[in-house]
Formats: sequence, structure tokens, C-alpha cells
Amino acid sequence: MSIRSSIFTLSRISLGLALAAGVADSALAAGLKGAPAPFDKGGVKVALVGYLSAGDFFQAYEGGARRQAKALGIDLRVFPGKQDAAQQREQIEQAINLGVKGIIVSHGLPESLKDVVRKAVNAGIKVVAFDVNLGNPKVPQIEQSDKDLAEAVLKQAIKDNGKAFKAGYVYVPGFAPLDRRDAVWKGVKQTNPQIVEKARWGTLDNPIATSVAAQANAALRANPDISVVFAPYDEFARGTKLAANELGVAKKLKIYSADISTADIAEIREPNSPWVATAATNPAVVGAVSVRALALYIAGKDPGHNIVVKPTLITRADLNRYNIKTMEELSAKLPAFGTSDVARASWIPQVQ
Ligand code: SR1
Repeated sequence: MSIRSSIFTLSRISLGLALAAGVADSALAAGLKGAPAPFDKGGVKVALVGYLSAGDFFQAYEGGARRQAKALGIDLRVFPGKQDAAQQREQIEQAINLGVKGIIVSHGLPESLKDVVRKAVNAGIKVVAFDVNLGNPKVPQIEQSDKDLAEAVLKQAIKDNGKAFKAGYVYVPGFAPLDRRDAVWKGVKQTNPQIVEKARWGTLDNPIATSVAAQANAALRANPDISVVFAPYDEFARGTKLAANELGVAKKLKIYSADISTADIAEIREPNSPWVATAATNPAVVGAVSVRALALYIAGKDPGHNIVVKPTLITRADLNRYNIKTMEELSAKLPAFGTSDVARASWIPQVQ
């Protein structure tokens, strides 16, 4: 899907959002009328336990989760991720001890989570996982279709640069979305042997963009023939762009990424920005979908094992053409980006 192919008006969705906002406050106080137990009583305790929490994507994801939780009368406890596997395990233990009815596990390293998640499931707690494969048939998996996302943006890279170029690649293995995007990158290189990966870098050390910039600076200096960088996480793209600007090579480089935020839109639209395209979902929508899927599960419904929010290709040319400056304007131009029909039920108020 692209912006050009999907321009609609948003009035129907705005009305839904306004109604949902009205429902949210009363839902917290008294539970949701007509909802299945336990949501008919309100105050259902749920935990969101993340591995990462800093950066635009995770802030927006949490915001979407909080809004949907509020509308459902859920008492959401957010455990912020500090990129610390031991701490994430400990937080899941804490959530179990709090007596939550459900847990959303967002990102993390599967091997450090599997047994503690099994403990939660055995205790009767419903668990859903976003972007971490816990290999447990009782844990529904939420993702952004990373295959579609990587394919869309790499197709654009080939459209812009042809099938022969020297590339840089930003990657940290072990994280489900990055590994799934990596599988697509491997396939693209195999199919197009004249696309040559000259250098690879990547780190999740905080602040991620600044740490990536230091690595990108060294890699781009050592490989001045790199003309395309595949950086499939917006913090990676931001860091690489920073390095390109420092080195004065922004004009001869093109960066293709994942994710989008209002700050990213500004960076992409800067004059002569090397960041030319991204493929993304609206992270607030993914946060809302995560809460809805868990709510369905807690209510005894089957949310499905694979819950997928589809990404959209967003190019600088499209952002400029429609003069899009914010996530709100992007959602207004492209309603499929601003909302999702995944994990819905008539009793779940619509916020996103
Ligand atoms: C370290 S993983 C970063 C990715 O997680 C989410 O899936 C976002 O899309 C981001 O790119």
C-alpha cells in the first residue's frame, strides 16, 4: 500500500475516536456495559513489559497501548524496558506477583524469557508477545509483517538505484523484527548479486542513534563507494544520517529504513536529506492492537496466533507531495495507517 493509492477522508474515524474518548473515562469507573467478564466490572490489571522503551517508536507504542487500555477500563502497569534481559525477567515475575490477568511482552531475548513466561501461563495469566518469538503455542504473536515491510522498502531502493550498488547495512541479530527483515535483505542480495554489502554496523547501546552514528562514521569513511544504506529501524537511520551529514556525504547517499514518527518525517523532509524512504506501521496502532488482542484473550476469545499489522511504504517524495509534517497528517491522508481492524470486537471501544 502507498500514500498515493489510499487517500480518503477521516471523518468516520474521527467520530469513532471522539466517541471512544467519551467512553474511556466512564469505562474506568464502572466497567464496560455489555462487555464480557472481567471487563464488565472494570479495573482489570494488565502489565506491559518491554525490553526497549526509549525512542519514538516505543513511546508511541506505549501511548497507543495506554489509550486503548483506558478505553477498556484496564489498569495498565507499564514496566519500562532498559535493554536489560535480567531486569525484563524480573519485571515479568513482579507482574505475576501483582496478580495481573494478562501480560504484553514487547521485544526481548527469547532465551531469557521463555521459562518465566511459561510460569505466567501456567499460573493462568494470558500472555501476548509483540516482536519476540517465545515459541509457546499459548502465546499469540503480534508483528508488523516485517517481511512485507522490508520487501516494500528494498523494492523502492532498487527502483531508485537499480540492481547494482554498494551498500551499507545496519543490523543487530537476535531481535525478531530485525531478524525477519534480515532474511529479506539476504534474499535481495542473493537475487541481485551486484548489490554488494560493503560494510555492516549496528548497536542498541543508548542513545541508539548517537552510538550508531559513531559506527556509521567509521564505516562510511572506510567505504566511500557506499551509495545505499539499508537501516531497518528508525534509530539506525537517524544515526546513519547524522554520520553522513558529519562527513559531508549526504548528497551521494540514500538511506532506506523502517518506522516513522513526526521527528522522522522532519528528518526525511530536510533539504538534501539522504533518508529517502521508510516502510512503517503506526506504532500507536500496534500498541492499541496489542491491548485489544490481550483483552480478547482474557475475555476467553481467541485472538488468533499470528496477529499482523500491515506496514505502508512512505517516501520523501510522497511526504513532500502531500506536505505531510506529522503522524496525524499522515494518518489523515492514509486512514489505513491511522487505524487497524485487527483484534476488534463490538464491545471494545475504538481509539485507534
Ligand atoms: C530492536 S527492534 C526495533 C524495531 O522494533 C519494532 O519492530 C520497530 O519497528 C523497530 O524497528
